[in-house]
Amino acid sequence: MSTATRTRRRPEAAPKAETADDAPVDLLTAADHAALHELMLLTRAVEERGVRLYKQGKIPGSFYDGRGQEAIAVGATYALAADDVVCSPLIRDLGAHLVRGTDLVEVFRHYLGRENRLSRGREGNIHFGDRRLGVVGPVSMLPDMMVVAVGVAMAFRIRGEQRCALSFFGDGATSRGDWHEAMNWASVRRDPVVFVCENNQLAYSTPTSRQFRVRPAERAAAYAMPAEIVDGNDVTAVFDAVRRARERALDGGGPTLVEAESMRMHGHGAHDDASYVTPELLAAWADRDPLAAHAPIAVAHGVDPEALLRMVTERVDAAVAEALSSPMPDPAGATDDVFCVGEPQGLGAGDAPWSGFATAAIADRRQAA
Ligand SMILES: Cc1ncc(C[n+]2csc(CCOP(=O)(O)OP(=O)(O)O)c2C)c(N)n1
Ligand SMILES: [Mg+2]
Repeated sequence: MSTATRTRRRPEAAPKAETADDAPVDLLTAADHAALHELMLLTRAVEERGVRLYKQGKIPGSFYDGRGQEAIAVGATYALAADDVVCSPLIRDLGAHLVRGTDLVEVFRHYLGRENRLSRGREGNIHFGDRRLGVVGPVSMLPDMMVVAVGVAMAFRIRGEQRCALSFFGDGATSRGDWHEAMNWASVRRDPVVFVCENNQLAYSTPTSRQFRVRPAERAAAYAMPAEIVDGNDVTAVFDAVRRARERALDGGGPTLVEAESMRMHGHGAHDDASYVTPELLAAWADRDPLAAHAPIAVAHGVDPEALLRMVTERVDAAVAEALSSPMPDPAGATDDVFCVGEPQGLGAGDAPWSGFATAAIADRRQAA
C-alpha cells in the first residue's frame, strides 16, 4: 500500500474489488444501475438533439457524437472519485462530462455558440471542459492530453495525494509518438494514471487493420504495464476495469491501459456519411448496443428504462429551450482570455456518483459475499 496521504476531500475508502478467493463481486447497487442507465440515456439524448440542431443550421462547424460508445465514457468516469481528474474527454466522451456534473444548459449553450461558462461561445462542439469539476478540456492534437494526464498524475505522486488521472484516446491516437512517450514515462515513474483507449474500429475512414499490426493492449507489455481488453459496450465491465486500474494506481502500482472495444456507429462527424463502413458491420454492432445491453440488467434492479427516458427527454427539451433563448457572446470580448492573466485557478472536484464512494454498504456486501 502507498503511504501517501490525502490532502483534500476524501471519499470513503474505495472498496477492494475481489473477495479473498478473487471472485469478482457486483459492487454496483440498484441506484448505481439506475444512474448508469440514466447517464447513458442522457448522453444519447443530448447527442441526438445536437445532431438535429446541427442539421437545422443552429450549431456551427460540424457535430461529433459517440453513438454506440456511451458505455465507455460513462462506465470509466463513474469509477472515479470526486477529486480524481479527467484529462480529457474527447469527441466520443460526452458521458464523462455528464458523470462529473457538467450543467446541461451550459453544454447546449456551448454547442450553439451562446455565451456560456465552458467556452464563452468560442467553440462549437468538442473542445471543452469544466475545470471546476476536475475535467480538463482537450486540445486538438491527438493524443497530447495523455501527456498532460501523466503530468497531472506526476503531481499527485510527488505531492503524496491519493488521487489518479484518467485519459481517454482513440485507436488512431495510438499510432502517434506522444502515445509511446506517455506510456513509457508513466510506467517508469509509476504515475497514478489510467489510460482508456476507445477502440472503435476506425480513425476517421481508416480501419484498425490499416493502423497497426499489434493492438494497443498488447503493446502495453513493452512498457511492463498491465493492460486489459474489455467489452466497451458493457458499462459494468468498463466500470470494473477502470475501478481496478484506479485502485492499482492508488496502491502505488502505476498506470494501466484499458482497451475498450466498441464501434463508431456514426460518421466521424455529422458531415461524414461513413459510406466506407459496410451496413453488415454496423448491423452486427447494432445488436450489441450498449443501452439495449444494459436495459435488462437495469430492469432486474427495479429500474424502469422507459420512465427514465421520458425524464431524460424532458430535461433535454428544457435545456435546449433555455440555451436557445440565451444571448450570443458580446463580440467586444472576442480577445478576452487569450492569455492567462494572474494566477490560474486550480482544478476543482466533480461529482462521484458511485455508491462505493458514498456509503459503506459496498464493504458490507463484500464481507457478506
Ligand atoms: C496529431 C493529430 N493528427 C490528426 C488529427 C485530425 N483528427 C482528428 S480526430 C481524428 C481521428 C482520430 O481517430 P481515433 O483516435 O481512433 O478517435 P475516434 O475519432 O475514432 O474516436 C483525426 C485524424 C488530430 N486531431 N491530431
Ligand atoms: Mg477510433
